[in-house]
Amino acid sequence: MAESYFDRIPTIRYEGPSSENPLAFRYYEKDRVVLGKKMSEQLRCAVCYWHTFAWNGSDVFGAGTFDRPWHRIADPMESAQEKLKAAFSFFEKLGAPYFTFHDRDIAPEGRTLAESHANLDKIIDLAEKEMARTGVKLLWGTANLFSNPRYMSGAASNPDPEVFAYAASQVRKMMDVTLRLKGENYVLWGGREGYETLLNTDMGHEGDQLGRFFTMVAEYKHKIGFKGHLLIEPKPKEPTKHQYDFDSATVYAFLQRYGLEKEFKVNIEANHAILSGHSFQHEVSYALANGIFGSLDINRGDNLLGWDTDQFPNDPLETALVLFTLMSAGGFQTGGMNFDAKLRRQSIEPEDLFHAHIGGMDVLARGLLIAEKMIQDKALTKKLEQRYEGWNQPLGKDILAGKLSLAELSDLALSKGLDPKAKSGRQEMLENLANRYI
Ligand code: XLS
Ligand code: CA
Ligand code: CA
Repeated sequence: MAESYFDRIPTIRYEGPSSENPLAFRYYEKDRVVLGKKMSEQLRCAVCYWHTFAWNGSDVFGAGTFDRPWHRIADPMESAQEKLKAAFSFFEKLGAPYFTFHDRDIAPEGRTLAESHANLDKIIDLAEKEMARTGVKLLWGTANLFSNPRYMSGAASNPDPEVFAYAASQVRKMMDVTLRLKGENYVLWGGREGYETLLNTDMGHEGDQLGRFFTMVAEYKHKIGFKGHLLIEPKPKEPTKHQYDFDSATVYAFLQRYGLEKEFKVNIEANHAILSGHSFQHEVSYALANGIFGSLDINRGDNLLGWDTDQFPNDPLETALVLFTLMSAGGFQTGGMNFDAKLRRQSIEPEDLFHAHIGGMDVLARGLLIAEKMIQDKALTKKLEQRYEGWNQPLGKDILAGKLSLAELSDLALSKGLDPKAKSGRQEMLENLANRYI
């Protein structure tokens, strides 16, 4: 049954910007070389299992709207197998090189923890075969430490250490699975790591618990020889009122406090950046500037809504600016573009999944081509360099090298009679310049 779910959809091919075919790429041309690498290798697109195959279109007000055949199968293991077949046929037809999943997306939870691990092993045997058959790779694995009611008060930050231990077992298992599948990163999103009220929350204690958990994860990574990056995914709120991994800067401060800043990087999600009151480009720039950039969850929010709408990206300028920032810094290492995005609830047909991902991959490809022009043209880069030119002169160099104290600088300013003139920041001119590349 699931094998035929996408039967009516052809394999998606590049047809160029003038194509009238909605089931074709206009910009995503996987082998086209952009900034020294194939487009597919620069973008490293991944389909996420949870929104695309596990979610049935339900929301807090109503039941699922998607008729996915595997959801109709009563036996959970059989359902997981059909879902897996459908997922890989989707990856193949779309031509996405990577996928991502949580333990519970791919295999059902059992009656006991041991049975959950065993269920996962059985489905992973099949996933491994499908990966070998199709060449589709794992960008990252992760554990779901938020859906089951046992996690309602947090996983690692739970007041009950037994919940902490249960979460440790799930993460250990998923790290083993990620290693086995040659996953390139391991992600930790603190779904319920936060609080609803400080009246029942010891924030300092919960911070120490989280620090302990992440330290154990880093130690285990080295123990098993996992070479990928460990990534923490910031999000400021939802589901909790306040999530501890608020944004990249908060995560960085946390990592430094527990001596983990060399062990973890961040997985930045566009929609989460917006929820924390930043632009996506801000979060990417901050992470790059502080050496903690890892990977991207590529989606968008809605300017009028204050929650995590997880829509597919569709803004070429926003995408181009993020790619300009990222590609100027050398691009991805082990990270990639994970479509942590879901269809709108009314997009109920199988082909809607394709339209969403085609649009997402095309807007990234277009953004990459725009970023390439921006980088090769150097106009934006030159303007930025000019603005900081003074720091290449003796005064600027001596200040940064620590050769002058506050008092010495003051003496120098007085003796030279410094009277620096204000210079225009030229924001509007730069915005116009950036728009010219679109
Ligand atoms: C939820 C998060 C989640 C992580 C993976 O808001 O985006 O899906 O990416 O656990
Ligand atoms: Ca995410
Ligand atoms: Ca999200």
